[in-house]
This record gives sequence, structure tokens and C-alpha cells, in this order.
Amino acid sequence: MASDTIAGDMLAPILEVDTPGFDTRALQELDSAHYLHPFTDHGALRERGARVMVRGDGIYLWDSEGHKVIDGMSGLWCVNVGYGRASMTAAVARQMDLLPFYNSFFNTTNVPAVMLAAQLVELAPPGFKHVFFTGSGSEANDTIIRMVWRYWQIMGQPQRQAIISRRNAYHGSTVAGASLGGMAGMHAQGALPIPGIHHIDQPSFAEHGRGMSEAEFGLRAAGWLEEKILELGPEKVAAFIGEPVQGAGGVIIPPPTYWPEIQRICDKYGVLLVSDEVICGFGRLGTWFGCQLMGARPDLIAFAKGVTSGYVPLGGVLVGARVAHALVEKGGDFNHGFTYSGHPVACAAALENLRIMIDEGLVERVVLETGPHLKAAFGTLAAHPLVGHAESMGMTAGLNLVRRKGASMHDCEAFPSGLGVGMVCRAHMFDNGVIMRAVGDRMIVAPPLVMTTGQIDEMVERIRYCLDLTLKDVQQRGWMG
Ligand code: PXG
Repeated sequence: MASDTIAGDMLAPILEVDTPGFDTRALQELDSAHYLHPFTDHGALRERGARVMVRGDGIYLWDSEGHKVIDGMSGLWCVNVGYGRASMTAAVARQMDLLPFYNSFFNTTNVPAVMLAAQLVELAPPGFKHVFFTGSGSEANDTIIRMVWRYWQIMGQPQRQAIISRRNAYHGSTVAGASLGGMAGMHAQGALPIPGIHHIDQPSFAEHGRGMSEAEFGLRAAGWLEEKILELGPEKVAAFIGEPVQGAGGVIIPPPTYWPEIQRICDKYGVLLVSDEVICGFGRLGTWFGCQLMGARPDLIAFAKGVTSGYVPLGGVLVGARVAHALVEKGGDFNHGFTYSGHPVACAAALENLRIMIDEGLVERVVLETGPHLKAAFGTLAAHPLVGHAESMGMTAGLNLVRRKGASMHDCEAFPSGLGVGMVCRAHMFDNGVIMRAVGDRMIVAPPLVMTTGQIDEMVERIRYCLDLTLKDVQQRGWMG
């Protein structure tokens, strides 16, 4: 049912406009003249002008014109503790006063990096006793490729170089990250993936599961890994990498049978298992790391984003016993590292962020309160005439915009590709006080973990209202067929 019962005045408060005193036009002109944005068509951006974000508090953001919006995407899957945390500011300022920077090369270390490494090991699954710090998730995955290759070299099997990933995975934007990722649009822009990276299809039940139960499909999709290992020759395969739930690919939640079967296959062929937890780590799914929920025991874990709630850039790799033993006990020098590995200010921010998460029980709240509430509330959107199916896990959720609903998710009629219904929907969302991310015609959220159940309801009602606007809009455009 379309929700034409929603009263306009119920939505009014969020569109409050104050006068923060920014010259939006001037900022947009400077932006368009000088600032190259990530993943952006700059011609199109120049036409519209960028939205200038100026302030955040809790789950809300304000732009330079005073519009207040619910940040349904936690910045970019990272602001888990919400905006405006004074204790984060204090922790960072304290560390800046004391020691803003020192490197960790040449037999030196610093206090926040040591303390954070110890804290992360405590939160990590059993068997993880070591951490390597980077500045981002992409650098974490670059580091993982180098560690995996070095591991097999130390183990006397240097021919094990193939790394298997998945179509529609996102592992970053550096040459290695984009190669590991399975984004066709990234590969198409030049000489990617680099040699040695191979892709199997994603475990999307909606895309591939017709005629199967979810459980059967999970086993089938994991079987693609075994087929690829056998095709390449098991003695040449170094590692498999996957996100527990694919984030940027559109919140693709694999069936429960998938990850345990992936684990079995990796064990069978001695292949290292890598869990990219840049999005799923730090409570997003209701566990400190997503692999703990999925029933996988990875050898390496990539993290970033939620480790500092995005307040300061930081990423890293948790190194499990198998690889750590080779690197630490046998490997000698590992010729790899960044100026900002173990940056004291970033590590101080992470320590405070983790303190907040622990003290406020944010991960437990996802399991007991916010995750179930989001599932129930977001699930009601499946009844909307424009929504084919909607699913969620922990504090992330996605829905598919479809032209015609069907008896099951496999019987829905999608919009013709290229119409850009998702982008139309995203614009209505932003203009009406909620940020959702469009991945093609799939709309996704990953709100701050501090979002209350009342705020979840507020977000979902706003989404429903914007789905109504989108429906009217696509009808007027004649896109409903
Ligand atoms: N791995 C995963 C699983 C990610 O989601 C990265 C690695 C790379 O992290 P850095 O810090 O290098 O960006 C990511 C990043 C989107 C979007 O549109 C998602 C990410 C980045 C940019 C956009 O959903 N995830």
C-alpha cells in the first residue's frame, strides 16, 4: 500500500532550515572548479552543484542551506557511534598535543598503536594475535595481497599466487583493491584486474537462486569456488577473499549455508581465507566481526571505517595464527609499510571509539534491539507497490525497486536497465530528509548503530513517503510500462 496517509506536517520538522551562514553558491563554484570527487561524473555534478555538508549530530546531518537529513548510510558505512561525540574530539586533541605523529619503522612504536593492537586482538575471533595498521580499507587489502604472496613464499610454495574473489565485490580503489573487487565498471577503465586475480559469481539468491531453496543455493554458490580452484589447479591457489555481506554491491546477504561451505572448501585445498570486514566489522551485523556470525574462521581480516567511526582515517589487517607464525617466526623482514601505519592520532580515535561502543553496548544493541527493529520496520516496505523484496541483517538493509511485483523475488519485473530509477529515488530521499544509497535499482541503508528504535521508525516512514514520491514520479515519466 502506498502511504498517502502520511501527513505533511509529520515530515516537516526534519526539513527545518536554520541559517548557518555559508555561501553555498560560492562553495559549489569553487568545488566544481578545483575538487575532483571520488566516483563522480564531474560534468553532471557541475550542472547540479554539490550538496555542501557542514555539520553532524547523532544520526543527523545538516547541509550549508540548513537542511537536516537522517544519515541512513553512517557517512559511508562508518560513523557507527554517530556524529558530534565530544569524547572523540577530546581523545584526538589530547593525542595531537602529546605526539601528533611518529612512525613505527626502525624499531619504534607509540602508545595508542600498541594499546589499539592489544584491544583489537581482544575483540577479534580466537587465533588472532597480531595487527598491521594502514590508512584505509584499500591499503588493508593491498597489504593482504602482499602478505598472502609472502606467506606462500615463506612456506615454500611460491607458485600459489592466484587469489579468488567475486563479481560485484568491493575491496577498494587502489590497483590491488579494484582488482580484487568485482566491479566491471572499474575494471573497464584500464588494465584491471592485475594478473593472478580471478572472480567467481556472487551468492545472490535473488539473482541466481530461482528454483532452489536458499540453503541449496548457498551450497551451489560456494561450489563455484571449488570449481574455480580445480580449474586453476589447487597448487596454484593462494587465497579466497569475500565480504561477509557485500556492502557496496548492494547489501547482498548470502544464505546461511554459504560461508560454512566456503570454509570447508578452503580447508580442503589449504587455501587461505580472507574476510573483508571493512563494512561488516565493528558491529554492523551484531558481532564485532561479520565472519563470527557467518560461521567462517578466516586467516586474515581487513578492517577500516567503523574502527574509528570514520572520525579519522584508519584501516588494518588482523593476522591469524597461521600467517602470523610464518611472518613473525620464519619470515624475517617483511618489506611493506606506510608512513601512517599505526598513526598515533588515528589509533587514539579508534581506542575512544571502541570504548564508546563497549560502554554503550552498541554491538549487543544491534542483536537485541536495533537489528530486530530495523528488520521488522524495513520489512514492511516490501508491501509497497514499487518494492520487489526487502531484506536486512543487523543494521544494514536493502530493497529492490521493481516495475511489477511477483509472487516471489524471482518473479518480479525489473525496470529496464539504464532508466536510473534508483537515482530518481535517491534524489527524492535526499530532498526529503533521508540519505539512502542507490546501487542500480537497489536502495540500501546502513545507519549509525546509535540509531534508536524511534529513529528507525522515523527513517522508515520517511523512506516509505519517498517511495510514494518515486512511484508518482516514475508513473509520470511513463516508466511503469
Ligand atoms: N573493502 C570493503 C568491503 C569496502 O566496503 C573498502 C574495502 C575500501 O576502503 P577505503 O577505506 O579504501 O575506501 C571498502 C570501501 C559505497 C562505497 O558506495 C563503499 C566503500 C567505499 C566507497 C563507496 O558503498 N567501501
